[in-house]
Parts: sequence; C-alpha cells; structure tokens
Amino acid sequence: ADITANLTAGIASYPKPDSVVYSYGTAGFRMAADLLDSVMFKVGILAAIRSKALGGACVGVMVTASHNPVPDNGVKLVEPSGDMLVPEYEKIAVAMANASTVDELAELAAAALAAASVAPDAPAAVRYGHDTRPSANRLVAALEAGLAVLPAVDAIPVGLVSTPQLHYLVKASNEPQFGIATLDGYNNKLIAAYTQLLEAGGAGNGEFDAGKLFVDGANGVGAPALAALLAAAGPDFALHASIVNDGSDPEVNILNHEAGADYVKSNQMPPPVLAETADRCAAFDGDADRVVYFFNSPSAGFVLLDGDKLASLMADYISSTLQVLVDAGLVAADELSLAVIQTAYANGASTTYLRNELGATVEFTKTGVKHLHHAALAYDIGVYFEANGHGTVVFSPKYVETLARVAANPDLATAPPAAAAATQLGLLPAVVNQAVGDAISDMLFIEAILRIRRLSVADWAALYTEHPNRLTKVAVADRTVFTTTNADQQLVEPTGMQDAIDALVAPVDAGRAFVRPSGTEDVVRVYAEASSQDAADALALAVAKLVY
Ligand code: 16G
Ligand code: ZN
Repeated sequence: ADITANLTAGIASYPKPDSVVYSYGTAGFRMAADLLDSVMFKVGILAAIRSKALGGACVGVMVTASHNPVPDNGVKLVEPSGDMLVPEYEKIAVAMANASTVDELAELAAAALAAASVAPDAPAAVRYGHDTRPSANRLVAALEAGLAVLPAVDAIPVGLVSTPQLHYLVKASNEPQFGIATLDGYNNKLIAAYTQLLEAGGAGNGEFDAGKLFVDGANGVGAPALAALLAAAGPDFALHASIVNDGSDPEVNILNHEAGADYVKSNQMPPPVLAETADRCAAFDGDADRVVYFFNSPSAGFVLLDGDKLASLMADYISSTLQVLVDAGLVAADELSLAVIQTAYANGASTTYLRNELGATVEFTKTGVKHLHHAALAYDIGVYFEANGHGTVVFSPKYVETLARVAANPDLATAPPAAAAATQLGLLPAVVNQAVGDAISDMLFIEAILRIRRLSVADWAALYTEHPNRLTKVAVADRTVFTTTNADQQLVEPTGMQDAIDALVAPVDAGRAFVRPSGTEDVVRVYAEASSQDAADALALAVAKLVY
C-alpha cells in the first residue's frame, strides 16, 4: 500500500484535537479516552518504526490507564527486552502525537526511519494488548490503523492482558530462554516456579496452613488474569485465593472504584467488600502491575503492608537464604551484591530496617518505575519497590551463573540446608517477573515466603513499625516551576524554598519532608514524616502553605 495514502486516511479518521498538547509522562500518554484516538494511530506507526529500527525485534504496546478512573485511558510502548521505551523515542512519540498534518507526520516518520538507517519496508513485529476499559476496542482499532501504515509489519493482537503480561510476552518473544510467549507460557512458568520454590522451602501443598487469602482485583484485568492462572494450576496448587472486586457485575464492579491497590493505599482503608475480614488480603491495581497487602487486626484495626513492606520481606528472605550458602562456604561473602532501591516516599522506618537490621545497601531514585528498575540493574540482586506497590526484583547474569555453579557442587549432597537454599535461590529468577513489576508474580513470591518462613501477615507487618506520615497535594498554577534534585528529596527551584522547608523540619522530632511536582497530575505533592501523626500532619500542612 501507498504510505502517503495510508497517512492521509489515518489523519482524516483520527484527527488531532486542536486544543490538546500531548506529553509522554512516566505512564506514557494518559488522559480522557475521548482525546486519545489520534495518539493511538500515531503510536501504531511509531511502534512499527521502533521495531524496524531494532532489526524487526518485537516491541509492545499496552493500552491502559492503570489505577485511573474508567473514562481515562492511555498507551505505553515496551522495548524488546520488556523495558520501558527509551527516552529518544519518547521525544519522537511526543512530536508525532502533536503533529496535525499529513506532511508533518510523514516527515517525522521519515526522519525516525532515517535516524535508524532503515527502509520503510524493513520487517517489524508488534504485540499489543489492553486492559478492561470500555474504550479499549475503539482505541485498539485506531492503533491497528497506525500499525497498518508501513509495509511488512507483523501486528500481533494479544487481547485482554495485564501490563506485566504484555511485557512478559514481548520479552519472551525476543528471548525464548525467558519463557514461552503465550499466556499459557506465562501461567505455566509462574505455577511451576512457585510450586518448586515451596517444595524446596519445605512448604509444599498440605505442609503448612497459610490461612485464607482474599485478592482485590480492582475490578480490572488482574482478576481474570489471576483466575486463569489458578484454573491452569488446578486444585492441588498451594494457593487458594478468593478473588473479590473481580469486575464480574458491570453494575456494581466499577474499575478502580472503591477497589484496588490505589484505593487502599491512598485512603489507608480496606475496600468496602473487605471491611470486615481479619484474613490476609492482597490488592492489585487496574492493570495488575502493583500490589499491596492489608488486613484488619482485631486490636490494631486496618494494617497496610505497602511496597516498602514487600521489599523488606523479599530482601530479608533473599539475604538470609543467601547467608546459608555463605556460611556453608559455597558462595563468598561479598560475591553477590544486594541492594534495595526506594524513592523518597519510602517510609523512613523501612529504610532504617533495611540498613540497620538487614545490613542492606539502600539507594534512592526519582519516582517512576523506570528509574528504580535502572538503578536495580547495577546489582546482582536488585530489589526495588515504590511505596505504592510498584516493584520487582532483578537478578544479574552473575547471580544465575553463581547459583548454577553452586547447584553443580557435589558437597551439596551432604548439606541439605545448603541444597534447599541453593534450589530456592536458583528458582527466584523464574518466580519473579523480571521484565516489570507484576502484581501476580509479586504476590506469589510473597505467598511463598510466608509459607516457607511460617509467617502470618501480622508477623510480616511487625518487621518494623512505620513512622507516622502524611501525603498531601497542592494545586498550583504551574507545577513546572518546581524542580528537584537528590532523588526528589530536595527542591532546587523555586529558589529559597528548600531552606524554608529545612527550617520547618529541623525542630520536628524524627521529621522529614519533601515537595515534588507530580508527573501525572497538575499538582505538587507534599510528604512529611514525624514521630507522631499530629506532628506529621502539622509538618505537611506547614510545608504545603509554603507551596501555595
Ligand atoms: C506513574 C508511575 C509510578 C509512579 C507514579 C507517580 C510507572 C509505570 N508509573 O504512575 O511508578 O509512582 O507515576 O505519580 O512508572 P506522580 O508523579 O503523580 O506522583
Ligand atoms: Zn498500574
């Protein structure tokens, strides 16, 4: 087909609304679904170009707005490795999204192809999927029109998927050793790894009663995705979960409405359907790339186990299991580096726990998964989580080689604890979705640790006690006048404001506060911590007043 004719038809069908200026934020393009048709068309073109530029390696496109309300939608591109789009292409994406004429768009597409030295008819492959939003079908049709603009594009729809499933499918299609690039492949990989991990940890089915688990699916894609995994695993699977907020009744089950990880974390309360239960609960967000836990304690009321608690339990389990191998002389003490990557929103008590009790390296990055993921890759074991539940663990090639070497050591035969530890650690790269944070995979890992360690959710919560804190937001005329440094922990501009914040923090016992512009909303966020809730509230309020 003629490229210019395709572009002309596409621009006519999917005109750019005049009033909108598009930007590619931490979560890709995201806004009211009604404004996204033209963006989808252009993202289709760009995804094809990105794949062509990479020699035809498969790239991904995910249509989702995660925890945002139903009328919103969004789109994100995924690199062949399963990572987020490279910044260079974010810029091209923005330029294309804001182009309104055929000529502008043709020029941008030609420039991108030329920059990569590829012909328009070079081969490309794009896998694309979507969450449960009602706007998905319409937007996917626009995306498909974009994918059809250039010749030789293998456009592969994967339908309804979680964001991490899409990342998995893309990565697996480029790296067959990572997994089979189907949803069955995804399910079977996790089922097998989880089952083997429990067996190696002495916690196979029937060996330990872990109590009841409720999973809040946010009325999003996580609910059917988890149900499919559990169905594939069969009745003997050592995880029995009751899924609530499963989106099954469109009248009452509204996506992200009084449901899901964002609701639970932002409101610090259980979703209404789980207001009464004292059992262990996990809450996913709308596209199942985030998970937090909670329970209602008869004595303490609602108890949240956020991303910091997940990171702490995972780091604790990994480091102590590794220590068994060090003690057995199978791995040198400093052979494998371990770090936990956090953001400024991490509760200070978690950082203290990780550094002082676990002796772990803790590093801070700016908010946004890509920053944490990147920092984590510098270590053999990189545990990263945002407090809101986005996170995973990444393992280096050296980690995999080291565990393979240990597994081949004949001494293991006479050292059962070391053998069990080695098997467990060797399985972790398969249990944890290393492509991206994954609510299902993170939950399976946590469930395995609780079983192996014989921990209740209350035991886990008691790892450390959070400092009282307050997160608030301030609507400002122009959030771009706020710039930060030192992993968002300090303001650079407006000039002088950081000194004023420091002066407010100084007299507060265990005080900490920072201000950063949101990357997703037109607000500035203010976070404060102190030794009492009243003091944290007062500090947050005082800092917020500086910002107005
Ligand atoms: C996006 C980020 C999330 C971050 C949030 C912060 C990804 C996939 N998502 O949702 O990690 O916590 O933005 O929002 O990177 P904010 O900038 O509005 O505070
Ligand atoms: Zn999400």
